[in-house]
Amino acid sequence: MSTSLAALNHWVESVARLTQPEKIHWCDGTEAEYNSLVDLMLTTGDLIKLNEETHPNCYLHRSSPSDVARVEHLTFVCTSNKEDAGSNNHWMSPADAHAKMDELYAGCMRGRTMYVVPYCMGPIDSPLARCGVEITDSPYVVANMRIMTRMGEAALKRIEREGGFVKGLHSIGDLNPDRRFIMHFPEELSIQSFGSGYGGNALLGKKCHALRIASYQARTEGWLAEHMLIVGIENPQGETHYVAAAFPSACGKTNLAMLIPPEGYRQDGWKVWTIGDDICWMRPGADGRLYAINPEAGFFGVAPGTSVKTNASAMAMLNKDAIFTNVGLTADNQPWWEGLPEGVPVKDWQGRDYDKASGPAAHPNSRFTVSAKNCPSYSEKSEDPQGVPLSAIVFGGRRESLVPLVFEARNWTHGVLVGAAMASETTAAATGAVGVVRRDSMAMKPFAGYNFADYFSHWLSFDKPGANLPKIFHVNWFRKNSDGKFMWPGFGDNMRVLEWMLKRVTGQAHANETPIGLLPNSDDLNIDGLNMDVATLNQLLDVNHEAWYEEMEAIGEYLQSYGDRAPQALLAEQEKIARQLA
Ligand code: SAT
Ligand code: MN
Repeated sequence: MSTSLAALNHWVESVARLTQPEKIHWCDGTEAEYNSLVDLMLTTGDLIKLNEETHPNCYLHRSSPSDVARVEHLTFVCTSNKEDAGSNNHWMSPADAHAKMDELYAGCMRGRTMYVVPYCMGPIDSPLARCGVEITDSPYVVANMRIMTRMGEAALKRIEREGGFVKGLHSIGDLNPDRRFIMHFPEELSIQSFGSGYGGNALLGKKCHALRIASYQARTEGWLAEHMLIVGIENPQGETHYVAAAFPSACGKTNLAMLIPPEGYRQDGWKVWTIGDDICWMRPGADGRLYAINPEAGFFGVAPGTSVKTNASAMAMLNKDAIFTNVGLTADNQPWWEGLPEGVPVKDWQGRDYDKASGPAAHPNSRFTVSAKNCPSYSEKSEDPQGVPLSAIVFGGRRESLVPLVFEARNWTHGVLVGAAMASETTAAATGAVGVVRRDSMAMKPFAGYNFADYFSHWLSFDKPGANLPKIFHVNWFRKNSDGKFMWPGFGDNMRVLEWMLKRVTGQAHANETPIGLLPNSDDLNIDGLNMDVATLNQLLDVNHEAWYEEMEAIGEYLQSYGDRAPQALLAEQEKIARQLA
């Protein structure tokens, strides 16, 4: 017995009876424990040690080749009433799901160690934080959970004090994609995952708890659990404004969270502070503002494309104490991925001799796991139990055409419509076709733990007397010209767009009314030092009424697809804009 909490002991015992592990290990979260897990994985081949001189305390893990991304078609929300999961989720009845999972779990940990991982999502003393316990038979998962969450002793103390926790049961099973399921039981605050060792399928604190279960919990408790980065922008006067931004997986959230301002901005004294790169929990404070915490303690970022040019902070934090998953290797055992200007891969992500003809060296969804504290732009505010007040919320997607570089929503309801209408071309972060435009409301399509119609209503409900809500914006860094080239440089230069937004927040910048929202003129954006002509900038800010009318009609149909539960206020907003565009 390793805890004074009877409910936890009973659950651990019942899982052990079902899965039949050889040993049970209660994780304390110490460095010594981490090191011994690493040693174990070095002997089993689960980890490969990287070059100690260039990358001290760094390791490479290679997934099973059919287990390299989230599996949305195998991910279910199991509410007693199907309507509560919504058409945005795959649904299975709790009874059917439990029966299926019990069968898979029976005896699945024979000969293995069962790890009990108490964790806290959010600063350990924060009223906004929530705890969970993940049971897993994967030491790789334990090691990653230690980097990604506040894991171990302190979390267990809080769980014992509070009595409640989210239950997550995970087994890698035999990694057979035909025996793989990621089940969520929001009404029981529990998660059951089988057959995958990959990130979002297996590190249950992340998407499963901090988004799917938490979004459900947040609705009942009056807060929001969102797929957003959190970044602090300090202006030359020394004031820091916090911005939360939602983009679908693999659309540059990590880069935006660690943005390095262009030279001229740095000289003027602008600074960027990183709070989080993937998940944001927020709730109204006594002053009516929304306060946000990052429930995570580390980054699980996409490796390919990360370089000194695109994200120097990420490169600096990856020199030590990191776990790499599915990247390539150089002859001297350094991690390598596409987009690095130097180094030559000799092994690909599957450990085969690298041959360009058989694909990239690093899997397009290869990842790094590293503590947030390793980041040069780490903000001490990440540990503030009260969270940070938000000045702006940004929605964005990957859109080749139609959607301008930036626009501002007229008010909260319009902003919620802008978020609900988000669409993006799909990426390698999930299995399935890449590059297809799909609606991804608030970048939460794969992550909302309940009916999107109810979720939209919940968002709308924050606009009430006494509220002092952040302004809402939409951005698109990915618009292309007729030659198929990106028109906006992106990365650090996104600072120019952020500056306009924050000046809108403080009432210092101009905007033009259009039916889709408020846009800057080309001369409202600072393009000093950018090699960009005004014609291109105008194209980036163009709103094509005819094409937008069609988009608005499509948005209307999308909202209608949620049936009776779709909030009238959102439909009314959509109709109003469509009329203006007609
Ligand atoms: O789902 S993961 O956490 O593995 C990564 C992502 O898709 O954002
Ligand atoms: Mn994500």
